[in-house]
Amino acid sequence: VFDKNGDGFIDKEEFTFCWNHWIKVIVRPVSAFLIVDVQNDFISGTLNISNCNAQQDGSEVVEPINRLLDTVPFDAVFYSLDWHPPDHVSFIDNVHMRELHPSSPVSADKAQAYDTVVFAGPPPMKQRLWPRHCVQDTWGADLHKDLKVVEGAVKVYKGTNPEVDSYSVFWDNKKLADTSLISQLRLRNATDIYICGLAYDVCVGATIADALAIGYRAILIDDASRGVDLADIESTKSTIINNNGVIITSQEVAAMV
Ligand code: VGL
Ligand code: ZN
Repeated sequence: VFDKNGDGFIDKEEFTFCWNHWIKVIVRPVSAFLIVDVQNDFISGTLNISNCNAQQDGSEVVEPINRLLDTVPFDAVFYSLDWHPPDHVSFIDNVHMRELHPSSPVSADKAQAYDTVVFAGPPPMKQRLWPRHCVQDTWGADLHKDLKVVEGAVKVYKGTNPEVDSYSVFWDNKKLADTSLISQLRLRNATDIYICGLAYDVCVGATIADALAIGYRAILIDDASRGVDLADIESTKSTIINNNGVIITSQEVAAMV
């Protein structure tokens, strides 16, 4: 594998390639810890996930996350925040602001929170509707009060464009714009991304899918994540495994150091 030109020798250029692409990422991994959307609205506010089908308590992620922050020397720490303007396309009470496409399974008058509609576009855009949540500069958008915010950490804001939702912390759902996450990771030469938070089957799932597609080693911390829908959490896990991601517990992460 390392003898790229097949002459039987590893020359300097081949060694450099081998070092940069194979050896360095193994012997000198650079870790990033990404804490996704641990915000009031998902825990005890308008989009309290404990009212959703999985009935999970979002506050339970705080303790394992704080413990990891105290014990694991991550090279970088990121906090993402769902950060919507008041006229955001995902809010059920804004559904009348925009035209729906004829193919929409539900009309604007009948639509309820958690339904999926199709906006007219162009191009037509599928959108799941949520209760109004994480409005910029409101209590609901604040990080949970007990979540430890470490010095030097970077906050990444997403869902700021009123016309498009953003589940992944990398890109909005239409890939129109990126957040600063990818450039921040590149700046630090990150190789491994540890991901956890809320919601397992929505923003956490979309973020780890993008991380794996980019080529990062991505690790989901299962007990530091909570979700909306049990079946969706299970399919999120299969997708991660099928794409060579890793799912481990916070204890297993702590045991690595
Ligand atoms: C999220 C629903 C709507 C999340 C954000 O952070 O998982 N879920 N907006
Ligand atoms: Zn949102």
